[in-house]
Amino acid sequence: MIDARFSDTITRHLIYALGTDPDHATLRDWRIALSLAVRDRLVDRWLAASHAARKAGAKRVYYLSMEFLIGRLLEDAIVNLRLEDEVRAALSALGLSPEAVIQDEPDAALGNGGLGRLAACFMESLASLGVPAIGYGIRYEHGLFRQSFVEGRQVEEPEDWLTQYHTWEFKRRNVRLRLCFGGEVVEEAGKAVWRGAEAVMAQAHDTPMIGWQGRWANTLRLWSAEPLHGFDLDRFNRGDYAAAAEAEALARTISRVLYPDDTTERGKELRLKQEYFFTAASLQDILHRFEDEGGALADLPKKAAIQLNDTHPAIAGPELVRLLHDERGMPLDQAIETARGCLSYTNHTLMPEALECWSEDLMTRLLPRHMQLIERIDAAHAAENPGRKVALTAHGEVRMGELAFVMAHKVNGVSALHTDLMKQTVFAELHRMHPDRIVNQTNGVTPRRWLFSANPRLSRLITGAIGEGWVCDLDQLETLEPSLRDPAFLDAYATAKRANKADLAAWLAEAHGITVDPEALFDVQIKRIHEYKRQHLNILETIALWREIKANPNGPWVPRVKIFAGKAAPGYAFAKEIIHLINDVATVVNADPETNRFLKVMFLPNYNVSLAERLIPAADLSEQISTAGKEASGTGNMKFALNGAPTIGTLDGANVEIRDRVGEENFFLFGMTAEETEIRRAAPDHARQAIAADTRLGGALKAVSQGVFSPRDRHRYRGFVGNLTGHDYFLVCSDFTAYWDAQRRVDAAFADPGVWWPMAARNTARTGWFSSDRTIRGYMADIWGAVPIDPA
Ligand code: T68
Repeated sequence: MIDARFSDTITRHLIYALGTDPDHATLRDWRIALSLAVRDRLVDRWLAASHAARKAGAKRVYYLSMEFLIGRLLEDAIVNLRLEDEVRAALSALGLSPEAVIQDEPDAALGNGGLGRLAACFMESLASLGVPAIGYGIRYEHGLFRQSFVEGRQVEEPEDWLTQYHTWEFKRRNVRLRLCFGGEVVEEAGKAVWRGAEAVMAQAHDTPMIGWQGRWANTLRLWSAEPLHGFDLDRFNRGDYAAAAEAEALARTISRVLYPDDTTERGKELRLKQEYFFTAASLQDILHRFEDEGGALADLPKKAAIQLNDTHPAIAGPELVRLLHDERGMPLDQAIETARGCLSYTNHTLMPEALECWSEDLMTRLLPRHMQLIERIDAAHAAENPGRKVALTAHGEVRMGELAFVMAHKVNGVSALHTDLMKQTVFAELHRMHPDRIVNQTNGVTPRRWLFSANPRLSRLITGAIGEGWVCDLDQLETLEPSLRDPAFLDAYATAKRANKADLAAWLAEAHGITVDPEALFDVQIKRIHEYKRQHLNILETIALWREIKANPNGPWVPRVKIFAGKAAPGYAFAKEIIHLINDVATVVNADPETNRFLKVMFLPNYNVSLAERLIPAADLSEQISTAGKEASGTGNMKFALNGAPTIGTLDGANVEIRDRVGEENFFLFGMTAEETEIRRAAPDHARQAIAADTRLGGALKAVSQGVFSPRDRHRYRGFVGNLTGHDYFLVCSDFTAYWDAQRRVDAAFADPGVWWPMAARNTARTGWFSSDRTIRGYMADIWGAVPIDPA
């Protein structure tokens, strides 16, 4: 039912909450007023859900994650509360554009990439399924940096989402927990007592996470660090103004900024402090809730499933043991068992440089009691598994993966291939000791955000064909199968995709001054920039294609737009060079009148969740071209397939499962398998051989090294090309020819609409399994032992 007065409610918020006169209100003021009006609609449901969970004595899921890449919240809330029509009508009555208002909201960028976005999809699915859950993380003052380009080079600027009124969070002034660092462990009455030297307060901020149709809502609780005591008046009165504010600044540093590295381990003290800070605060909070609701401590595993998102919260093992044993007197062995009964751990990478290790010295200095407990846990584990010692510490370092594994009752990988490789490689020995511990939970994405809301045209078409049930039961997309043989449906499918592409083309022209032909093939690679993800393979193929077109400008070329976006870690020089090269290539290629009709290249700045929502529905081709064995799963690959962009990809991560489901004829496979890459890498001079065997690759590399794309700095890419020819760990050269050939198969398919659109539509119809609802059900059944509760 449309509430005609919703516009009045918005206006009231504008006047009475913001103190703003409607005649002078900015777009931002209206957006905030609208957010408050929408928020009013969800708070009751949120409180009711939390009441129902308490009343039912339900087991809760606690998702501990350093990152939650939630993006914009207003549109999510509007869609999940089904307020689309009401909001549209109200905004129109106020003379505002709904799109403009929604797009005014800054992204909450509290994450680097896939790992953080997965956490956000999981929160949405948990709420949509009605599973009582709390996400715990850090309320970073500065999320992931803003990226811009200066002469093609990445420049980072701080992100400051909190400078605007953040309407979605509620600061819980009554939830402030004290945490310690450093100090020493003393013995008192035969018991170990940790006397910390430094203390900070963890302040809770709650954001409601509303599920589909508003039937259930959970909480995302983010901690900010605050000083124990506000401000040192004594020092201030003595005129020492800087010192008076020092304690405050020090404490606040902990939640100041998100570490922008997604794949390298930083080993920095502040990072360890962040990890302990949010983990310890969350565990205290969990125990308080449990104790509040009554129950014997040994029953904690019946009430709390605590999921560790990667090793970042792995200190939860020893911390929970400390809380149970040191602080509540549970015998050590029982404390370890109880903690293990609650904890489970998700691994997201096998790359050695990303596996966290902390020096024992640093650990001992910052968390002396935890270091002792880690040794006790290690000893107990060794005693239970005689002759098969896996050390939690090695070479003066604590290995967080092993610690998380040993303290978890279940450990999961994020795709079938990744889970197999986990068993064979990093956790081989532990897997032999605990053969039932590792399980697979292939990632998923929330269909509400990534199809229903991001792609309204396709959604309407699907709903028209099979009803709206698919939104909360994505397997129903399978029932589109008969429509795939219906020319009218396929026409409508193509029309929807074409309209999305036209929208994107218009936006590219307006926002970035680039004109592209909306009928061209939109070939999209958007993700963090990393050598293993091989954006350089894509740009080398682009260069080779450009050269071929120039050599034969009247050939039957299929027009393409190559779209890239993604951030490089600020300290990752090679990744930044890849960005620079792509931008340089774009400058030369886009200005070439000979090839202009057929090829455009662009690197869009500041990739984030909102940009992904804009690009994915308009994409024709999904680039998932990592070196096999390196991408744990990928989730972008699922979003593209659902939105009808077939994949060009390797047998890596969840690509394998996507291909199994869409069918090999609807997936452009190329490249070596994980096994083959190992063999190839061992071959001496593999890159040079590959270059010698493919003149297109040789020509492209030569053009780069001769400065064709950097005419004013001809040697700019000498090092880059040297790395590829001499080293090429990620086998860009060795996979080039297969990639080129796969791209030509793409051209041929795209050139025939009778081939292409059925293929695109089959991707949509056959990827319902990649809903994060399915993933969450898997975690519930295999790991958490939690069940949804019916709020009624
Ligand atoms: C990603 N990992 C995987 N890590 O690379 C991707 N790392 O294959 C997978 O789909 C996704 O996780 C979800 O499972 C990451 O995104 C990080 O962002 C990260 C952040 C800090 C430290 C290490």
